Amino acid sequence: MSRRQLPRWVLAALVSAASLPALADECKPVLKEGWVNLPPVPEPMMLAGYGRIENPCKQAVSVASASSPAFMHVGLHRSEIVDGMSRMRAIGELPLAPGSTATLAPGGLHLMLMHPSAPVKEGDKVAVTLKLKDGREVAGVLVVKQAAP
Ligand SMILES: [Cu+2]
Repeated sequence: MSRRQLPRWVLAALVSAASLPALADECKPVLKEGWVNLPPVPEPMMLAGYGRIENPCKQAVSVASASSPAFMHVGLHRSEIVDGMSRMRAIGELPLAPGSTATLAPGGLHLMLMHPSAPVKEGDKVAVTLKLKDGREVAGVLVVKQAAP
């Protein structure tokens, strides 16, 4: 009898424990067609990021926060019309049902990019990281575009 052979149940436990993180990591939301609206003002301190966050997975996920090495702070915001005035507020999280897409667009959901570490120019590619509530991260890119006049 070999002592190096592990009982079958130990092996099964090891295999399933090892594959759990891999399975959880298998499917992630994706950020598509990300862009940053560059307003026609010199060196803006706040810019809005847009795009589509798709959740192709069978599990619901929630975006808890976002960050970018190019900005001091990135917030999840939603613009709304309140009493005829456009206001925006920070949202705590952005839930994504299985198979759903959140559209970030002018007048609605956006990533609020605050205090750029360097001036932002048209054509720049801004790296962003979406942090999910389950601890995983989604990397994305926002292309800087000049606002339409
Ligand atoms: Cu905002």
